[in-house]
Amino acid sequence: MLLGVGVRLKTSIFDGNVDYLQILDENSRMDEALLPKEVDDKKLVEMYKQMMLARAFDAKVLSLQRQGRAVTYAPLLGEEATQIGSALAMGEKDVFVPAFRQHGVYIARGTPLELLLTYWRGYEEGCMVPKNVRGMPVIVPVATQMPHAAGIAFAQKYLKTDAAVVAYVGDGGTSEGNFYEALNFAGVWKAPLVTIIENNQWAISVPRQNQTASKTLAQKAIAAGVPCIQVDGNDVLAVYKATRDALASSGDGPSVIECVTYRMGIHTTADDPTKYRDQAEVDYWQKRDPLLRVKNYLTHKGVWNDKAESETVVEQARAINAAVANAEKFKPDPKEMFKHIYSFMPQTLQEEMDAAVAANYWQGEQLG
Ligand SMILES: Cc1ncc(C[n+]2csc(CCOP(=O)(O)OP(=O)(O)O)c2C)c(N)n1
Ligand SMILES: [Mg+2]
Repeated sequence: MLLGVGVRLKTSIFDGNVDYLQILDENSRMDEALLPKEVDDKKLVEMYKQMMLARAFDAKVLSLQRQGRAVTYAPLLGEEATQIGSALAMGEKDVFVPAFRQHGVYIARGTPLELLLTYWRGYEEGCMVPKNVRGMPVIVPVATQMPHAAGIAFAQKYLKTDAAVVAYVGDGGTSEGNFYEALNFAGVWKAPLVTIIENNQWAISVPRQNQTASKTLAQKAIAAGVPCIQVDGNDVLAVYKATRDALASSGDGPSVIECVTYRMGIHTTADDPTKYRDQAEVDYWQKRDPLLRVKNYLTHKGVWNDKAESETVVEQARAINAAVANAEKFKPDPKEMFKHIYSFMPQTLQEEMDAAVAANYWQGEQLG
């Protein structure tokens, strides 16, 4: 039907589409044609070992918290492939911006375990991320990391560093204004920002279907003119390939990767999911475990076996236990808490610190 001169009613001017990527399925079937050529058996073993380490570290911190030896902690159990696949796809110069659950990303980027443990024991000294790791500290206010990430990405472009930013946000985080503002900014300025939506199906007790009426979380990028894809987030190879491809094209602008995964455990150590979700759902995802499919694949190919598995378990437990012992030796300087709030110390803070020192407030603590 024509409305006036040349104006058609119901003319489509935009058509959106979201592709889905899976390379290694839950039955350990590999789609060889999709496998990036640099991924050989050796590389896949490395990915598997990193996922094992992330899982073992996670279990250890959870156990320490239950013993009163660590603070409130958000476990990563079930989300190893999303974290390790994306982290291992990053180049040396690339920067990551996490939320609060991305311990596997820190580990795969080479953060000393002792430092991570220092942080999760409650000491801010533990969030001084070493320069070569190229990551930001843990960020708890949901999605507030996204505008920072877009800004850091824009800075890379402005300074012509050739580096890109990989930012992590949860399914819940995609409902926040900060998420859209960051995407919008990155889209307009063509900032080299790769956003990993770690869709673990839950935002504490709010399920994915109550988060948005949108069919995928990836498609939220489309409105900002940003390319997007949804991948099997429990398939380390799909996550790796999607991140690698997104980084390779980050010179042209941002992209969004929705990783469909599942939070197998508790939201944090202050949570009890049995109050709000069915065991049947957990059982469904248990069969899609991100480590199991890689282990079965490697075992079937003859490049992994029970001996390699148990040796790796022992070796990683040794490294984790040594890191715990060192982290527990750490003696904080209580004066540090006054030092990093402002670029200079305001007089009121100086007075409070001096008064506390004079009153011997931290008796028995080491004062530097
Ligand atoms: C701005 C803000 N609102 C609320 C909270 C409390 N809170 C902490 S985690 C969380 C849920 C986050 O869910 P999601 O983004 O899916 O990440 P996940 O915890 O599943 O990794 C909420 C509501 C917060 N930290 N920050
Ligand atoms: Mg979530």
